[in-house]
This record gives sequence, structure tokens and C-alpha cells, in this order.
Amino acid sequence: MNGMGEGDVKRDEDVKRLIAAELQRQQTTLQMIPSENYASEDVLAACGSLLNNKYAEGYPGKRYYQGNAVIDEIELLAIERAKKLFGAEHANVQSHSGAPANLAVYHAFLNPGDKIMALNIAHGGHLTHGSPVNFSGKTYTFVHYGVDQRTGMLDMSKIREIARREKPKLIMSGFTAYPRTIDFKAFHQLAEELGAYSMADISHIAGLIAAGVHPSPFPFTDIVTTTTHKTLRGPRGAMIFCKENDRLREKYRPQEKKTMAQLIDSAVFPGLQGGPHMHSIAAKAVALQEAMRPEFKKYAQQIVNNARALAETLRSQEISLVSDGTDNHLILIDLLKTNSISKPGFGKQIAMALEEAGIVTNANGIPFDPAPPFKPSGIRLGTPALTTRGMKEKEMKEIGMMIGEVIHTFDNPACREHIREKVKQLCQQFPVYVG
Ligand code: DSN
Repeated sequence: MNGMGEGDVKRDEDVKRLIAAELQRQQTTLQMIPSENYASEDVLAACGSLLNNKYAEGYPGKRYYQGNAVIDEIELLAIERAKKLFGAEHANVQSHSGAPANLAVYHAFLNPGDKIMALNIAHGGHLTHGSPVNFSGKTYTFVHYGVDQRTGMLDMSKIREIARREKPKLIMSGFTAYPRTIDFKAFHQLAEELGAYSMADISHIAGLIAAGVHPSPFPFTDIVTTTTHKTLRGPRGAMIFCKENDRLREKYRPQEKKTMAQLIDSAVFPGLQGGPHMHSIAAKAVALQEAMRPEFKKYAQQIVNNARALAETLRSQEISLVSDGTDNHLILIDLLKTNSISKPGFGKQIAMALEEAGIVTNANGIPFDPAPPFKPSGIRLGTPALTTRGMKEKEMKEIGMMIGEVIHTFDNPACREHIREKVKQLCQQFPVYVG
């Protein structure tokens, strides 16, 4: 390109080769990490576009730099589509990722030391929901609820009991490893009763909510955060939604002139971030429009149908599942209660064995896991990416049988070779990124 010099050709070839190798990996193995997906070619094109080049600190119509007329249109389009898709009152589309989105919310509404109630990380919460090693746990006072030990599910009566005792300022729902339906309304009602903010981090299930296959928190929840690249199938990034008006202003900030929306926007910029990533915002706009199409509703319903079919197959092979099944896109295998393993701390080894067979999942803690987080006793897996490839219940049954075989023959690595072959054949039948 003119004016750019010859550059380091070797380095360019290195990265090209590695991207080609990753493409092959994504094409020839089963991507079953529930937070991953295959974004469309249009999303990837926007992500890799020249919008990368533009700085645009500020918000549409109020930028610090010149040259942002087109950029304003792009951001407004993304905002409008985000609000329309979810039925939200206000959307901020600048957040770079899920962790900073949550940080921005805490920063907007809380003071250091304020109390937040969220799901225990070991029971399916996220790092930013109060892990002691994360900014959230270091800055705010977290009280955690857990799932019921017998059912593996949330028990709202216990959650109410903790909340009434602890009186948090913000009550959080939305999780990263919870396979069941979330009663967002019950969480919001509890927050209303206690004069707390309600917040839902819907990163994992945003696509399911957009498509109406999981109940939505939007009609009532004060603040909602989501990443854009999981079930929503967009680019890496995040969005923050809120109500226009702060129902708790009198209680917490009687002198405050700003609306909730203004508090969120200024917490994102200039509070936390500098220039927005406009290539990513454009890609969010593309993904949001894709999610409005009727095909996306079918896709999201199929994700759930596939997860159910997979869960049934796993159970039929005596593989124990946390909560005994799933209502959404993910499944959590309990290796401790699976007879052929029955020992704590085997998640990583099983995840590695599955990867050798071409099935990519992640080791994950299970509720009440006696093993430490780096050596957990569970496997988390899900169906969003396989469903994007066009796989249906029939393939889920085949894959469930293969997963069962890897787990039950864990001590015999030779068994994985023929499964790897089957996986390759299955992947050939459902090609991805070939256009
Ligand atoms: N890493 C994401 C997940 O896998 O759920 C959450 O940030």
C-alpha cells in the first residue's frame, strides 16, 4: 500500500499462517465451549474494516475529534438496533468487553465498599461478580448466594433470606455456568422490595433472550449488561442497557442531576475507556440486525433443542449433569458423580482427552466442588457454535455418544482415535467459513 513501506514480510506471513491454522482448527473440530460461536462473514468484515482507524472519544454529536460524521451514524445505528432488539430504554454500545461493562456499572452506581449480591463464582457466577482476585471483589463488598446442593438450582426463597439479611445496594443475576432458566422478575421484585438496584448480566443468554426463547429481564431490570459474541453471535465486545430514570435517585443520590443513562455513559467514557472501537461497534450493528431476522429465532430455538438432546444422550450414558439437565445453551457435567470417574479434580484431564478426540470444551468447577478452581471436577459445554454450523438433534445424539465414550474410556487413549475420525467426518458434513 502506498506510503506504508515494505514492512516485515516475514512477520505478515507468520500471522497469515497462524490464522489459516486456526481456521482449520475451527473447521475440523467441534467447538463446544458455550461462550463461543462463529460470527458471520459480515460481522468479521466489519470487525476487520477501516473503521479501525478512527478515533471518536465522546458520543454521537459530541465528539472530541473531528471527522466523525460517518462514525456518528454507525454508533447511532448500533444504539437504535440494540434498543429495538431487546426493547431497552437506553443502550451504550461502546463497552469493549464484558468485564469493563460490569466495572462501568459498578462505577456508575456504587461507591467503593458498597454491597453487591451475586451468585457464588464456584456455583456459576463470573469473575467480575465478586471474585476476590478481581477488581470487583477487591473494591466492593460482595455477598454471594449459591445453588441448592440437592437440585443444583437457584432457590429464590434462600436468595430472599440472604438479601433481606444483608441489604445489598445492587442485586445481580445472570451467570456463566448455570444451565437453567433465570427468574429475572423474581430478582427484580426482591431488589424493589429492598430498595436495591437490579442488574442482570445476560452475556451467555443474550441471543436466547433476543429470540424470545428465554424470559427477558428488560421490561423491568434497572441495568443489563451483555457481551456480544456468545449466543448473540456478534463481535467481541459488550453493551450496557438501563432505564432512563433512576427509581432510587432520592435514596442514593438526591443531589444528582444526571439520569441513569447519563451515569452509565459517563462511567464508560470518560470514566473508564478512551476511544471507542468503531470497527467493533459497526460489527455489533451488523450482528444486531442479524438477530432481528426470523432465521435467528429458529437458530436460538435450535440451540436450546440441541442442548436438551445432548443432555438426554449424556444422561442416558450415566453421565451426571449439574441440575440433571438444561433449559438453555449449556450443560455442566459433574464428573464427581459420574461413576466411571468419581474422583475430584479430573475436569482438566477429561477436557484434554475430549480435545484429543476433536471435541473442544472447558474444564469448570461444579457447585460444592471439593477440588480447586484450576483443577476442577466438571466439564462445561454448549451448543451455540454447533448450531450455527447447522447441526440438529441427530448430530447432538452422535456427539453425546462420543463424549460418553471418551469419558468412560478415559484410561484408554487409543479409543479416542476413531472418535477423532468420526468428528472430522461430521465436521465435513457441516462446513463453516467456506464461502
Ligand atoms: N470467558 C467467558 C465464559 O466462557 O463464560 C466469561 O467471561
